[in-house]
Amino acid sequence: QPGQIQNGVHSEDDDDDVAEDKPLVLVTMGSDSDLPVLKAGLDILKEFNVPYALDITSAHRTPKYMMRVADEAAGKGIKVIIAAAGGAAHLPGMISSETPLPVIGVPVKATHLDGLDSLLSIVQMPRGVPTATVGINNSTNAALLAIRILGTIIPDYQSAMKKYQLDMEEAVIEKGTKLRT
Ligand code: RP5
Repeated sequence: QPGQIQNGVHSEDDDDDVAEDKPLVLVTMGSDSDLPVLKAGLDILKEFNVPYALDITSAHRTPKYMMRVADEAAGKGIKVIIAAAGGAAHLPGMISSETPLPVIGVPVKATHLDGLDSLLSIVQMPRGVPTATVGINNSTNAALLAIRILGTIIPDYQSAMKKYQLDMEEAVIEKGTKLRT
């Protein structure tokens, strides 16, 4: 179902590409301890009715599973991957190395280095393996960017994004108006 949490992307019916209810976004993380940081982004995906799949794919604890998920995602109809990890955050980059899909990395603040370690681990990818990177713990922007990417092929998501932007603009203008009066 759109916006419903699912376990993994490994389903039986891999045929039709953008079939309704089929996950378009894979949200994966290095550990279930990253899940609270992803909540805001998952709420955005639900708000926009984006069907997504959730998984845990640790670059260090489950490297073979991580690579399999990355390898199979495109064939399962996934269009964008959001990958969150903290500390030595190799997950987004490794996923990116194994899929032709756009990958958005979310650096998670998980250690005494306050997320700077995660950010630098994700953002400094070598030429040839692009991996988008949002701010530390900013799963909201990861979800919004994923929806913008979907919007390039699915007009409804682009219209919804335009409305989101207009609503945001209106809300800020209204706050300013209240301050001025
Ligand atoms: C990373 O290590 C995970 O993405 C998480 O942010 C961090 C800590 O993992 P746990 O020890 O809490 O499972 O791989």
